[in-house]
Amino acid sequence: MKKTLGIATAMFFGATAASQAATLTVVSADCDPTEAATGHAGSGLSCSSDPARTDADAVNLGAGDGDFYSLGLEGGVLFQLDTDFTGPSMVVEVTNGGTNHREAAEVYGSVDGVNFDLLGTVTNQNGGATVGGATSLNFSGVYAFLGFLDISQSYFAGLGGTGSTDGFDLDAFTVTEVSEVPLPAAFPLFIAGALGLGGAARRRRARKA
Ligand SMILES: [Ca+2]
Ligand SMILES: [Ca+2]
Ligand SMILES: [Ca+2]
Repeated sequence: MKKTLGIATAMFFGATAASQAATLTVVSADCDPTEAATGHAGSGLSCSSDPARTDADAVNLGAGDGDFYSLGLEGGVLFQLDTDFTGPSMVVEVTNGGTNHREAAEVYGSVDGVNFDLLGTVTNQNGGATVGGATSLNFSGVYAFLGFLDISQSYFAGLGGTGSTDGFDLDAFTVTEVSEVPLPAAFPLFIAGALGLGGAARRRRARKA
């Protein structure tokens, strides 16, 4: 109900939910010492020693900007969006050249930040030089949280090890926002229904009194 009322307010002011850019909040990040985390450098995740790579705020919605967050080997990061979203999604990874920096991550969606659905796996294409390389993910569920879990070591185990020292490097991602703007006809019906309920309650109270 709260969301419906918010949309109604937006409609009165001539705006729509879709026109407002979503914002991203870091919920937890294993290798970012300023965020809630389950581990950090020295805990076995092989987090980067470069401070520029351990700031999860470097991850942005939209196109990659070159600033990125390294997940750490088997490290994870979880974001919350202020809008519901679905696929398709694009995940932008950074690999600064070289052919032996094989990295991969699983991507998870969640409605409540507790239960997760595996949406797919993204890689930097077997270590090719993919600065700003983007991988597309298609999924149909509707979520509010997006999580990334580094699986570089296990994913590339058959290739003689990962070659990565600090895990998947996440620059940016996009999602497809779910429009919550109701059909125009539904809005008057909602208002009429609310007024009708209020009237009934008043009548009940009047009879009791
Ligand atoms: Ca990389
Ligand atoms: Ca890396
Ligand atoms: Ca970025």
